[in-house]
Amino acid sequence: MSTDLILLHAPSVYDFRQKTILYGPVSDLIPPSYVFEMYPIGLTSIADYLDRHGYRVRIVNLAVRMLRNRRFDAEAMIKRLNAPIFGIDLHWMLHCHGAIEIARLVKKWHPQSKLIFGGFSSTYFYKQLLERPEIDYVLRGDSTEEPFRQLMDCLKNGKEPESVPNLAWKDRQGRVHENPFSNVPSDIDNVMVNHYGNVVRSVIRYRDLISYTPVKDWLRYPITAVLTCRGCSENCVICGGSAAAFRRCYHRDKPAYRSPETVIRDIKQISRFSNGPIFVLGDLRQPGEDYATEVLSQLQKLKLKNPFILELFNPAPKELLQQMSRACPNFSLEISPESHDYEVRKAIGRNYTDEALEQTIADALDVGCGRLDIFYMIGLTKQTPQSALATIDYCDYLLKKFNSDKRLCLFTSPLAPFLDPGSLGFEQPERYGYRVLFRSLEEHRQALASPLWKYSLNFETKWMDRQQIMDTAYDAILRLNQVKRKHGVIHENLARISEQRLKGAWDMAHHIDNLLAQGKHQEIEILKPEVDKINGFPVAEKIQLEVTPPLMPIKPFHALWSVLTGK
Ligand code: B12
Ligand code: SF4
Repeated sequence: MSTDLILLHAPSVYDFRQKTILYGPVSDLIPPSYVFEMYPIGLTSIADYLDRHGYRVRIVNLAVRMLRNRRFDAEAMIKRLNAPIFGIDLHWMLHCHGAIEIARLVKKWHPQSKLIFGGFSSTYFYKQLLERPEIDYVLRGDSTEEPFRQLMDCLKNGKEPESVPNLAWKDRQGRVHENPFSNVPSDIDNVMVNHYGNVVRSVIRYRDLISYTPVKDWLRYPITAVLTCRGCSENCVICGGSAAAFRRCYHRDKPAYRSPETVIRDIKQISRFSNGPIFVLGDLRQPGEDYATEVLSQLQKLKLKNPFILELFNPAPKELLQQMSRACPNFSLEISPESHDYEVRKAIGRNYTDEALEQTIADALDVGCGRLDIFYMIGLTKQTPQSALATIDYCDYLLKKFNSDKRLCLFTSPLAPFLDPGSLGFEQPERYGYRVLFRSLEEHRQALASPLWKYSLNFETKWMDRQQIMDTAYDAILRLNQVKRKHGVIHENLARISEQRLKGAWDMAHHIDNLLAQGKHQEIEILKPEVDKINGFPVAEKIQLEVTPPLMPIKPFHALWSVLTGK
């Protein structure tokens, strides 16, 4: 069967199975592992859109395949794949090592095929990407479905893509062209129409379930995301997806929202093939209170059994929390104050008081919220090591105040590995107290392969250098683990293995640092089995973040039936 386009997702570092790298707690609070095997959901949107316009598109998550099977030969698979056009996402900056290596392999085995890069980081670094011989096109922007269709049409008809919006490209003579960045749709209801259905169909078409799984353990814990918008109304200083970053990098002046009907349609689609948790991303109040009310009241009518996770950018009134509880009883809620210290919180763009946060916690628990996740971060403007540790004292206070309620789940992690390119902190470092240590794509690529995560951090702050960020992170996570153990909100065994893992990782970090200082690189290589054991240790935070997994997470027969009948 011929395929028109193959979309590949790379691991963060291509040869992570050979290199000795101590990753640190960089992915403890998200479903993917330190390989960051999750592919951008936009790949499914592109595949769905192009499919509706007559193109056969296949997604291959190389990262997940490499992670699941140590002997899986990525190069051999790339060699076997066959398509006139390949696409690689360089969306998250931390894939710049893997994505570039995969690009090299694609061109090595398929010199006649065209190679396209896309995603946020590709958009930011498009000029540097096009300097590489293997990359032919970079499709810029947060919405590339329609430009991609136009590019596919050009390539099919042997035409130069002079009129394809957002495209930066090389012609046959290798000259670089930049087409106008004019495709920034405000109406996004004509995309992501049936992207989940398309995935299910493609799994059957290519008889390849593994390449479509977003994370290694997805079949055991099938958490699925529903997006509400493109862009963001907030301006968090550390974020490459803030309103300011969207204006500067993706030419989007204001967020585009999906209609409540399309959000609900996604939820219905997911519930047909999965009993797993559905994570509705983005605060439902962004477009206004009415929007939130509409989505929640439509959701209430569906009476779905899936566990729901909802997000708040700011504290919320009790009425909204009640609506959430009616729409999805036992819902989980996520909020990220980042620091307990009001001055720090305000400086990074979250201007609300502890009182307001505590009121929301009290109200959420009162209306029957099944779990409330609160996230804190290390490496922020105005944040000293003492302040980051005082956040843990505040967590102790919160658990005391709420009678050690097990539903209150508190987390802290370092801002790592990168301060997002395009974020206010990255673009105006002096103003926000950051010191950006490397700026080019190549510097980031090399940094990712450092044996110790401290050296992959692309920033320091006026208040903490990289050493302090690393040490404070281990210290704070250890202390938070002790606080949770004291309040009995995590199981004793889990607290114990978590402590063991963190202490082992912290010691290993210092050991590797000493060896690096002495230039003993071979001794670092020998540490690989020990370092891999630490990287692969069960992460208490990940376990705590999982809502109770359903007995039968996936509904394969329902999925097949809906593909066959289109219902
Ligand atoms: C939802 C989200 C997530 C979800 C991911 C869902 C998913 N599978 O995509 C979760 C919560 C898991 C997540 C995790 C992370 N995220 Co995030 N995330 C977001 C968020 C809030 C929205 C993104 C979104 O909805 N996009 C809409 C979808 C439909 O589009 P899309 O996937 O971007 O794809 C479109 C384009 O980007 C482009 N495109 C994408 N890939 C390709 C490939 C090709 C070939 C082409 C042509 C085009 C193309 O076309 C697509 C269709 O139009 C943004 C912030 C924001 N306001 O945008 C941050 C953001 C993207 N995330 C970010 C980061 C840093 C991370 C993490 C690294 C955080 C961490 N350290 O843990 C991890 C990485 C996880 C991994 N890969 O394993 C940064 C990225 C900055 C950067 N330049 O690197 C952002 C900008 C802000 C932030 N700090 O949160 N994230
Ligand atoms: S971190 Fe802040 S700016 Fe970035 S996507 Fe989340 S709310 Fe928006």
